Amino acid sequence: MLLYEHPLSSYAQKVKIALREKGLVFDKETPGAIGTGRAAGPFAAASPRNEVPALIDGAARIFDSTIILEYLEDKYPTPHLLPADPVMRAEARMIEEVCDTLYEAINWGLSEIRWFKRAEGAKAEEMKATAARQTAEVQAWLTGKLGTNDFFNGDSFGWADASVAPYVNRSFHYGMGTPDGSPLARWLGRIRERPSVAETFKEFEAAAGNMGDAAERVASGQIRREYRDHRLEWMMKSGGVQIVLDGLEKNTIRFTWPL
Ligand SMILES: N[C@@H](CCC(=O)N[C@@H](CS)C(=O)NCC(=O)O)C(=O)O
Repeated sequence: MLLYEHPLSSYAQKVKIALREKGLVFDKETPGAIGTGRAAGPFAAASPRNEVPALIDGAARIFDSTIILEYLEDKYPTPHLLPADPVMRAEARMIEEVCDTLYEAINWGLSEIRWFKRAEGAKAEEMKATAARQTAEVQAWLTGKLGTNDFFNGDSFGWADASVAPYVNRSFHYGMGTPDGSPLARWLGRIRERPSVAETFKEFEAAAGNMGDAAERVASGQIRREYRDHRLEWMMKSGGVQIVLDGLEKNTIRFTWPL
């Protein structure tokens, strides 16, 4: 199996945790053209929006982290990552949906500011404060979902935990975690003990430490950031309308296929 991925991508992290939980051996590759929207070859053929993750398994070519998780669960059912109970299965999928769309967009917005320097000074502070308030709201929602359980999946680690892990971990990395001893902080401590999660987070930390030249890569035209779906909405609703307009004028942002 080959996984096209990027260690900073929360979607790719979710898939790597699932693959590792299932004990599946896989090669991983970060496509050279990631971030340009101009990929070619097998990666582009596997992923029409040139997004990671994409999984190659024999003749199968699968894009989208949720679809990859569904595929892994169908093809390699042991150990199961989805709970058995239909209501709990729906819960796991709803938690994943909120994380992949709403939570991800906030984290992405923060990376546009912190790493890609889309806003600086007072504007950056204002947008970070908005992101902090939104993050706290999503974390409160997740805390309610966790309730008194050890795991989002119920009694044991599973699909919902793999889906929450990259997002909450990234908030803590950005200094927007919940307090020590809070249910979410204790859950994060619990899942970090799992080899699947520990290895995936280690890869994230290593890549995050290499983002020093991110703003230059955008300014020089080496990469053009993909402003899509919930991410674009986050920018528009969180004080970044001018960032979008400037990005279009300078050609440092792009939309997705089909154009
Ligand atoms: N819905 C997709 C979203 C994947 C996605 O947005 N991936 C980003 C990285 S986090 C990407 O590859 N973007 C392409 C680019 O920036 O060029 C999934 O769940 O896999």
